[in-house]
Amino acid sequence: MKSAKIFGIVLAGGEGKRLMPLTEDRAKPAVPFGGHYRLVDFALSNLINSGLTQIVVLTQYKSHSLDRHVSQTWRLSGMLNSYIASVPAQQRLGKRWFSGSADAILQSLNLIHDEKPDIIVVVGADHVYRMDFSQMVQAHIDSGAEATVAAIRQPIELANQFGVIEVADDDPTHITAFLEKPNDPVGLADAPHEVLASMGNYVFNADALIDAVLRDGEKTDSSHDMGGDIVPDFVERGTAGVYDLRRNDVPGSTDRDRYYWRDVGTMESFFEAHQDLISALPVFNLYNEEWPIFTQQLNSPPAKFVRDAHGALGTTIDSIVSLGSVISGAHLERSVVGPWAKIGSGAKVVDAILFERAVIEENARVERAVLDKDVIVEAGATVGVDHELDRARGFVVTDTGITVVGKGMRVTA
Ligand code: ADQ
Repeated sequence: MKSAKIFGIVLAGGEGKRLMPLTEDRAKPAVPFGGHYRLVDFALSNLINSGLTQIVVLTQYKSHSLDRHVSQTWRLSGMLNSYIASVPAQQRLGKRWFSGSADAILQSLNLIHDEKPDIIVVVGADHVYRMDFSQMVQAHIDSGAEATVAAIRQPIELANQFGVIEVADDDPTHITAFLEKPNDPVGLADAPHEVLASMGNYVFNADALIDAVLRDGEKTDSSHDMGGDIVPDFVERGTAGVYDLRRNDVPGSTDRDRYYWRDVGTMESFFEAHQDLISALPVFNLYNEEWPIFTQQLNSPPAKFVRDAHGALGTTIDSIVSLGSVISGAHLERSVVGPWAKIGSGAKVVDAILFERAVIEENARVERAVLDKDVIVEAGATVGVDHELDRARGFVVTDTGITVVGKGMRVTA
């Protein structure tokens, strides 16, 4: 039997308002994560490691930096018509942008028609996780469903952030109801404080997906959203299945990170997901060589840790530091440092996430903060120490006290 031809679609047009100011200038999937990665690298690595070789990344909002990252980093050889193509909204159906994720697919049907796949894998671009989609595709084919939704159990209080799935009593793989971001969710029979949440990843029979987005495109009362409109349409037709992440066995996973999945949609979850990377026994293991997370390999020198000019020692612990960075005589703890950072003598950086080219000068202090690219903290200045001062200087301070400094800002003492 000929094996199924699979096409991958990465939905990467989301605005990511809750990650402002990090999304002021870039699409959410292009937000740096874990030092030298971008969020989209996790979805793309999963697809590539799962054996997909024809993938399009649908972009829209402030797509320049995302587009540059995808086209510079994610180059397949071109052999056997393999590619990862970043495709901006092209206004093929009139002079309008995508009005939702389903509309993004409707406006990109030409890409599907070009390849004539049997199966289409549709994934979001802003989650940190590992997943073998080849196992999900096989389960989809075996089940006979037209649409299969990947799902993971989540605490019931988070239900209003997710599509919540209800399954048949006698068949836990058959979806009987799908409620997008419900306010009054019902807990699971075997775990009343949990719901089964959609991960925003789907497998479709190609012809069924094409029909569904065409039908949806004709509706005037639709929000043209994959979770809000397309999945419920399949559920109504009785042809939607669910694939629990617990059925997925990614090579090289540890007991701690086998079912790890983080929606990093808010500053808090973005911050916590970084903390998950850096403990001695990390909750999410970046060092799994059997399922690598790929990204752009910078042509940069190694990170360097040295005494300061007067011979004073520094300390770095529970942190990851990217290429090109120089840490001299500073104290760095529970932090994630992007490429080409400079942290100077006597500086103290604790619980911080520093993007590319951060400069922390002598005796400056940065605590519980996220610093976007090219931020300079001048000698003796602080970030995250006095929240009133942070707010007065125009920085975002979240409810849980994370200070976020926008791109290119100079923090004075
Ligand atoms: P949300 O993440 O809230 O919920 P959405 O904002 O549509 O849904 O984002 C889903 C993906 O589509 C993201 O990767 C985003 O970048 C992308 N996207 C959004 N609008 C787009 C557009 N116009 N063009 C192209 N891409 C676009 C979804 C599901 C829920 C599920 C959660 C899991 O709707 O059911 O539980 O994801 O996080």
